[in-house]
Amino acid sequence: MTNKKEEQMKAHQIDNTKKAGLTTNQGLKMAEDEFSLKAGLRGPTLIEDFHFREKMTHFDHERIPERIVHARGVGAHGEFQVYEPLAEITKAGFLNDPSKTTPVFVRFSTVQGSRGSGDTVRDVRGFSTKFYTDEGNYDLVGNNIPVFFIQDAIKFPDFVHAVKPEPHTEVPQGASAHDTFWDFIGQNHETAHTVMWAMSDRGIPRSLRMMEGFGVHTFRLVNAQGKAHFVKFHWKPKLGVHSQVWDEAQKALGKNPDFHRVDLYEAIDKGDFPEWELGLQLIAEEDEFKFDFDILDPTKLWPEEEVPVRLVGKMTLNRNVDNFFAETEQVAFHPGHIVPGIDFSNDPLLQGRLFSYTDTQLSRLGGPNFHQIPINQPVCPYHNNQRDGMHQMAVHKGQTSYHKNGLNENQPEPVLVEEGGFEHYQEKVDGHKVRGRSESFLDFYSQAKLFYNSMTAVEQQHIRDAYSFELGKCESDVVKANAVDLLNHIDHALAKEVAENIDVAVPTTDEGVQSEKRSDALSMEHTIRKTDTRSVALLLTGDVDANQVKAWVEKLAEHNINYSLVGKKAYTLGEMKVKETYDTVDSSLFDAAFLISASSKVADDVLEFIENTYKHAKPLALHLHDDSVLDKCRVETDQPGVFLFKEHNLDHFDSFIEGIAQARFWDRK
Ligand code: HDE
Repeated sequence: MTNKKEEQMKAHQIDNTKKAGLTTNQGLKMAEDEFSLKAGLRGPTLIEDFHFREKMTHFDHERIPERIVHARGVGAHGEFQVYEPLAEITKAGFLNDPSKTTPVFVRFSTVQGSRGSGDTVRDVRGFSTKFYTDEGNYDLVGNNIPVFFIQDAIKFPDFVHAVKPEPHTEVPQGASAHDTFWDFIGQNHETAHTVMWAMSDRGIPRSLRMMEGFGVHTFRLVNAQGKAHFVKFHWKPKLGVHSQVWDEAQKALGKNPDFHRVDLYEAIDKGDFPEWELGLQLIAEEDEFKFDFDILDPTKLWPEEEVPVRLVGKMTLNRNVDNFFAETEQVAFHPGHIVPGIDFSNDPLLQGRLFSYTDTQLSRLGGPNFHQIPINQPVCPYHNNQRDGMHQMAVHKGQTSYHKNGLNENQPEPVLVEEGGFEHYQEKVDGHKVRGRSESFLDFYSQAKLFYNSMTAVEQQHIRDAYSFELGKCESDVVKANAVDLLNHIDHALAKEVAENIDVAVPTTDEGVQSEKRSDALSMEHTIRKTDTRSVALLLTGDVDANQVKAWVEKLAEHNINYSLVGKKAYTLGEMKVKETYDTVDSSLFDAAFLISASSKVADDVLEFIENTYKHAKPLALHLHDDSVLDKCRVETDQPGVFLFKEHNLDHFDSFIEGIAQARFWDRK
């Protein structure tokens, strides 16, 4: 069944897969498209060749500016449904009717790299959702990390200049491991908490389908009686929250720079629709000052143990785009696109965003009519007195284009609040004009420490490794020392280990936060674990038994596990196609590996494959003709998550399947 947005988009489709004659943009059928018009077969091209000029001019202008941040992205369509009416907290229509499915478009992104950069970099991920509601478009433009680097929007250009490739070399691409980024961090201690998240496993997600999303800022929900709650928005993935390990992420970057993009496309294409539940954390207005942090500070999260997340609805992504440029590239998000029942807070970062997003679309999409681009159009009618401008697509009828008018009964007329007209929440504000930071925003370290405390030992080790890697890539000793000083304000032992790894003087005094406070919700260790859509490489060597392999893959399919048969060369095995080879794929692209060896000799690239699977703590199954084949690689078969199958016994196979759900075996040597 198609939804309103799909119907609307269809009206704009041009289907070149259907038989059609080639024409110019003026509709002229062309008899020739391979040769330009020349004065003689070996002569110069003629300016008269309108077809050549039109084709070339259009091509010359095909590119638009990429997004200044979040340039690399991938999008998909879907639907959202609320579980039950939320009338007591918001009057937003799409959050009040459980029978209604609201079309959505989601774009995921990395922040630092350009449009052609790789997917599996260490970075924050963007998670933007456009809800095409009956009351207008609502955009929840969030990230996969619940806090942000800075507190005031005026610092954003500086922060972005620091993290982006350095201006004199345009290096590095898709990475924060360089001097200007860490210089900015060392000079701006408000970044401490968010950098800790970025250095954790959250910065290297396994899949876009397996990350949380956060609205980051505090917003307001307002009910029909005008009563407001402060709210933080969450997206909770039904597949759980999972990450890569850093070495694996770096390898995947080389082996398949489109790893996340392809993963999302293929899952949707196959019918494995990714789902997230929408969560709300609510604080009554009268409780605004009851916390040991300022709820307007975007570098702070609301610990879930203190403010529980209420799951209120579900989003399903169920349709890939038809055209990347038309949809994913041209979609224009804006945190200021809201609907009645949702409103802003005075978070100074949010306030600045409310200016920036429309502004950026003007240069990116070439003028003020970007809302008319099909992916951006609301599914409800829209009328106002805005006219003309570049790329105006609408034909506005009538004599008047101003308000108030007497000639056209004052149409289009403002709508009463009771009939759905938007009214800003009437918050009382009173203050002197000042440039400055609220004192309540000055605690930069407590939640960074809370996050670090909440990690398991392995997660903490990954964080220390990530800081050591990133700072190890910096050239300047001053930059490194300042960054270590920042860490020392969070946790002395963390600062000490990083300092030793990067050859910087260990801070002599412990300036860290002396708190053992934890929040279990912050660790990924407690997440949902499933076999669904996990991927296994079946590594075939020698003359393997087709029937045995078939029985195994059927078992994998029963658990909705994806598999690839990998051989030395592509070939046909019984009824199955062995499509991948040790050249075309790599261990970093799979969640698990199963070596099925019918030979006493196993090639080096196969051994490297299983060694990396083992090293990255992933489940590894072995069905070996000869155990000595493992002598040449560092795989110990008595370790957790290594499954040895002597017989072709399908019952044993269940333990491997459980291992695939578990995903990682951190206690492996
Ligand atoms: Fe953005 N951000 N941002 N940002 N942001 C953009 O808008 C900006 C911030 C986020 O998939 C730009 O259309 C400022 C926080 C996402 O198309 C730009 C500030 C969060 C995306 C912009 C922030 C985000 C953007 C670039 C500090 C998480 C990708 C192109 C005040 C809540 C949207 C564009 C997409 C994109 C400005 C901070 C998320 C320049 C000024 C905090 C997911 O307008």
